[in-house]
Amino acid sequence: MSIVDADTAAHAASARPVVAPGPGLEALHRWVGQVASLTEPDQVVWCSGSDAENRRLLDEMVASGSIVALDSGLRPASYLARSDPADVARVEDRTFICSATEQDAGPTNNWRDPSAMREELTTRFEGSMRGRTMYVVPFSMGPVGGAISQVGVQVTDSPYVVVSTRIMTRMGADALAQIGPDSVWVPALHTVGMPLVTGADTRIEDVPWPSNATKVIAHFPETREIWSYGSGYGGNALLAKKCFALRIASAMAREDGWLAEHMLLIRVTTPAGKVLHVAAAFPSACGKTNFAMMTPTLPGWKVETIGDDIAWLRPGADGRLWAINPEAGFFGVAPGTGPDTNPAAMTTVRSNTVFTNVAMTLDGDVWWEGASDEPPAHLIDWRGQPWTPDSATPAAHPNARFTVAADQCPTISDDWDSPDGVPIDAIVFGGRRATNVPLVAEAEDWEHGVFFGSTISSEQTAAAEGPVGELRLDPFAMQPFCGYNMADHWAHWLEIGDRLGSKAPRVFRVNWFRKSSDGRYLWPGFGENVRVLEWIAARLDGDADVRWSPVGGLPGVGELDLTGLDLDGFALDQLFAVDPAAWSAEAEQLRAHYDRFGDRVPARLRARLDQLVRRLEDAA
Ligand code: GTP
Ligand code: SPV
Ligand code: MN
Repeated sequence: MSIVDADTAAHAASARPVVAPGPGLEALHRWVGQVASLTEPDQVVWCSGSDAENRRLLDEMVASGSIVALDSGLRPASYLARSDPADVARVEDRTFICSATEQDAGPTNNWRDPSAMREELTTRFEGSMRGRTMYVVPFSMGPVGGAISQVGVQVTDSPYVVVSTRIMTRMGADALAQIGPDSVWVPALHTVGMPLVTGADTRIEDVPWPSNATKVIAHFPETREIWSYGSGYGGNALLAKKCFALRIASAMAREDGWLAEHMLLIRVTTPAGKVLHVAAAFPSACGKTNFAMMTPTLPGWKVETIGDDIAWLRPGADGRLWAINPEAGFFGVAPGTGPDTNPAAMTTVRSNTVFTNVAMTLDGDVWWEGASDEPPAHLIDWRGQPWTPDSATPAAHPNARFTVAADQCPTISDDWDSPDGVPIDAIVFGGRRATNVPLVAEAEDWEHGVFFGSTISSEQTAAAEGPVGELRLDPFAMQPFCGYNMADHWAHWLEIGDRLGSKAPRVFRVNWFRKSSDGRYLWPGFGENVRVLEWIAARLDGDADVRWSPVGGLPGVGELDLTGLDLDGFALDQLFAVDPAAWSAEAEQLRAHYDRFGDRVPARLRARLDQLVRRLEDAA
């Protein structure tokens, strides 16, 4: 790590410094100087990504009380961070797409005029790092030097963000070395927004989790810049993840003919030794990590993990769709993760893990709801308060997460980080739906699959601030993450499909979350989801029948292997029931959903909606 006194980097402080990045290494150094002049940190540290640097940052955070070192026997080299209770999830109402026109952001994004937002942010960032260290964090999304990898540089005043980014990306000197004289790199500015020196030069005491009541997470898709103010948590602060690899990358991808999607990636090997690759888009906290690390219950099946949250996909030289996981780690939901539901994740987080907002045991280990059947008798909850099973509040925050390197996962595929990625055979869309949506349905073709994707809805989870459980549309599981007009995203998908032609992956829709009238999940889920994969694999091989319903192709009678499951005929009927009346009401909501986007909705998708309505009328 190299340390520069901020004063030597600072320009004359008379006028407010303009922050203006540009391509190349020289522009990077100029930009870092400009940011330092604006934010006025005590010092500027360029991060190398070395072990020694990482240890030093962790030791400093332990010493200052901002993280807790867990017991070195029970949870080696692992730490617990407790966030401010007002900074626990993404803040969608404070997330902005600052494109030149409001239409380019579309009705599902908050839009701000780019120059007005730049002005506002420059004011907010002024002096925002006083009394703190400013870290310069170069990172690569995708393997360093890979043909479809991208480099970014995050400036941050949060050491927690530095150690997290080191896990989640290829961070440090190697990534920096990718920036040549003309290289394009994405600037990502981040401050927790809590300077330690106030206007009158008085120093205030730091807190364990600094943040600001006001938060602004802003993206400039045309100039490919990110500015994030006021939060230290997750997708608000680890800017490489949602801000870069989804919002900015989706805008890049649209221009350059590829896709940046909220998808897990797996390799499936059948008992016959056939290999297929599946990409699946489920909304936040709807089962991507679980599906990506699945332990199949059917004998002879193998599922290997390639990615759990983000995929970059592009047509390859062979005309097929190829995908990489641009990340290097997992930022996974802890609650609901246990030895029965996700044993691979439990193994992954045994060591070298940063936990955030989970509970701590009295002997210095971690716990969360679902980690074991019986909660420990005494815990320290995520707020740092004593907790017992009688407590009225959960021990871990529902959006508590673990941050851990991908290569610690026992199910990680050997070549998960291959720069070329893997060829995709099937795309799966899903959501959390208590009603209406069957366990699995197949699309007729790519266009029908894009219709599936554009109409995904899900009950909201704790991954974002907002009313948990409320049904909302989340097309492509990208509603919070698309850096441009969502309807243009659908058109872009149709164009990609036209290019892929007969080599396009087959498309499916799944729902693990359908409930019985008494509120219980109808489907056992988790490792049993391999039964759905088995049917998908059989469909790709032409070995399974389908019965066409108004909402897609359902497994033919007896085509889904249910042996050994405690599932009666009534539950099975409920899992696949398509009620024309309920679906007609749903189709009306879909029309209103499309109408929000006006004439930007591709005519081919409108025709698919009309077709759905006709089919429902015929079935009624
Ligand atoms: P993000 O990281 O927020 O994008 O989410 P994710 O899609 O990776 O979510 P994750 O896999 O961590 O899912 C979290 C929640 O879904 C947990 O509460 C799990 O218990 C639950 N879950 C996952 N798979 C299943 C399933 O097959 N059935 C049921 N009923 N719940 C599931
Ligand atoms: C999500 O919300 O989809 C996440 C977590 O993967 S965060 O990185 O905080 O956005
Ligand atoms: Mn996600």
